[in-house]
Amino acid sequence: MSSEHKNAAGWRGIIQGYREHLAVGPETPIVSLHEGNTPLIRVPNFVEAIGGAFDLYLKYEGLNPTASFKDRGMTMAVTKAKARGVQVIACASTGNTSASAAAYAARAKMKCVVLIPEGKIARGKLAQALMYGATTLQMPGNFDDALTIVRELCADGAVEVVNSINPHRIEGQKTAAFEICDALGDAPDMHVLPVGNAGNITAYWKGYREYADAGESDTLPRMMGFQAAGAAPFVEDAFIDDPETIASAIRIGKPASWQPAKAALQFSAGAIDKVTDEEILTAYQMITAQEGIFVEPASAAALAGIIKLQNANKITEGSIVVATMTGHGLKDPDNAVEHAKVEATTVEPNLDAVRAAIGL
Ligand code: AN7
Repeated sequence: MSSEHKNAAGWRGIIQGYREHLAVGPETPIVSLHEGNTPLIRVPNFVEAIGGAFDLYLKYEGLNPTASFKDRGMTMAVTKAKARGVQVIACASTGNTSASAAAYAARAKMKCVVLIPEGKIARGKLAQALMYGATTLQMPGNFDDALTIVRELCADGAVEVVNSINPHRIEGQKTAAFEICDALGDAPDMHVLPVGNAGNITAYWKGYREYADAGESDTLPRMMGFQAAGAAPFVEDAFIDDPETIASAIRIGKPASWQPAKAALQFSAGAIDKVTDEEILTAYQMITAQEGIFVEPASAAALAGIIKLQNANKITEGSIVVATMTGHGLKDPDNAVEHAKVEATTVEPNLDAVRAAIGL
């Protein structure tokens, strides 16, 4: 079965790829952009640079159709909404959910309404929502305020909420854990993720558990989540009114998946810790320059977490660690240009000037 899943040429998305693990029938009208089947890339340069003695693999979810992991959950949520005859979907978003919802709604010929915190979502994500044609409403405040309104808007069921409080989102996202087990032959020892609403950490844990129950894998990983220090309600063990971080994707103070995430941590002997914006930016620069893998700042929070664990000697020698790179670096060009270690140099348009500039 797994060789069939790895065949990129024939890959038709996570529902077709893992339909026996998802609640879809032969008649279900599947809405897909061929999401999933993302690469799992070993990153030895990064591990060496941080003085580690373990194997680290990145699940590069930035290579999904709208360039984030949200597409796995969105194909399920929109498919289920379509099957139910829903015509309008809605979400609150720090950017990636709105980009994904807008794309899948376009594909499904549905209307999509997105509520975003004004001026607080990365430019690429705003461009996506607009280009895919979503009704894009920006408001003062933060993600949590927007989600409160979306919950009310969707309460009577006429408009379908596609935030991760929609259980189909979690179902779709769990397939990333299946792909990792298929690629490695078993679950890793530890899985590290950035945490905002905690939907994804919940989904991975569900996926690892279900794959083990189905006999497709033998072990379960420790789940480790990392929040930005200015938006770390799990670490504080209390909701936060004014979350703040450069990693705008995880600028969330009232996580929607509070209880299930706590259960995942408890059962996997895992934990959620925090990393500062400075640590996030360091990891952001390192992974791009040292491995050629460009991720957005929120994804770099997972790598900053790995550096923190390594510095505290908390990663067992020889162990296998997977970290999810949740979104592509191109999502957030403003942060990239501002924080790149290299600046563009302007030169005269002739060979001598170029030779001089590169020291030849
Ligand atoms: C790149 O788009 O919440 O812990 O509204 O975009 O499952 O919330 C995005 C979250 C990590 C956190 N990395 O995942 C949204 C939104 C990236 C993200 C997260 C998000 P969860």
